[in-house]
Amino acid sequence: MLNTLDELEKKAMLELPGATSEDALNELRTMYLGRKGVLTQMLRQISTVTAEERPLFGKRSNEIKESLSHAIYEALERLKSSRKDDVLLKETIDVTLPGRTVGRGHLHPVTRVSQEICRIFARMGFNVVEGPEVETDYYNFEALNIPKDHPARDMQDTFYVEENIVLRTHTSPVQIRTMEKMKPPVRILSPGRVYRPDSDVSHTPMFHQIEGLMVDRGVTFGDLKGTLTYFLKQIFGADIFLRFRPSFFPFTEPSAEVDIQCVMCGGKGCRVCGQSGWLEILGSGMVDPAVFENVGYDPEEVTGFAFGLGVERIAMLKYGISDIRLFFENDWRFLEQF
Ligand code: 2NM
Repeated sequence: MLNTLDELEKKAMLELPGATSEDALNELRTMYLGRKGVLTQMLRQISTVTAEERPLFGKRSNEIKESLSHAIYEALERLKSSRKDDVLLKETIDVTLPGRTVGRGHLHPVTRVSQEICRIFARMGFNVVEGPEVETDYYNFEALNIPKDHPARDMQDTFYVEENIVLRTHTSPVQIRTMEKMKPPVRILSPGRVYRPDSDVSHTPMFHQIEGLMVDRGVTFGDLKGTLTYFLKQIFGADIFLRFRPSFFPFTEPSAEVDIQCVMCGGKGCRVCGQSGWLEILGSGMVDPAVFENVGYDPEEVTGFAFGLGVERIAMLKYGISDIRLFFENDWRFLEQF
């Protein structure tokens, strides 16, 4: 009987290295140590062992049970740790590989030009003010001396929300609101979205405008010319040629439009400037006394100049863009060029 035990141990120890998977090891354990296993079966036969052999038989049985279960446990542990090594090896990261770069992004060209314009006027002491995009008829037209029958009030040229409520067609209402609130001297700049029902290569139903206003005792047309000349030379370069051309706006008298010599052809005449050699850049003028009266300023005491420009138009001329709609398509291939 004791010999049988020794053989059993030898056999089990020989089979152990062949069990290379967790399943095989568990099977081995069941086969030898399980409730119906070989070793258990043998122990059941202890009654057939002679009385003097019995203690030794019991002792050996326990020893074999112990050493076999220990060996199987060790083999299982080795298996687990080598599997962990495999996983670690497979998931190795080569930290020397170049990373995937994340695109950096930037402000929209219209935002950039708008900020550039605001910075130039900020250096001359102008403060930025903002206001509502949905306006009353009074602030958008009436206070600006735009009469009831003026074509700008037409349904075709203005988005009407209700009978007396419009989407602002310019940012001048902001200046009216500011003048109502503060006394001269006033030096303000009002950038923002404005709305007009137009759509072609040079018009979008929403675009960005910047208007400026300076009011004080003794402000002259010379101040207007000096301020706008400085501004345009900052934006388009000191060597640019410009001209002040008489014009008309209901809210200014006298009024002037400012042209720069065509940036495309240098004044020779081309498609961009319609063969004239000049490009319309902004509208301006001395604030009409009627406007001052509407906001409670005394036109005998103060004078002022105002101007307005389209940001997209400036950006188009600065960058040589021929279709304004490109600004609003959000096509990365266009935007990434700025
Ligand atoms: C322009 C041209 C000329 C203008 C006038 C005013 C206000 F409120 F003071 F009367 N704000 N902006 C003005 C003057 C705007 O845009 C082409």
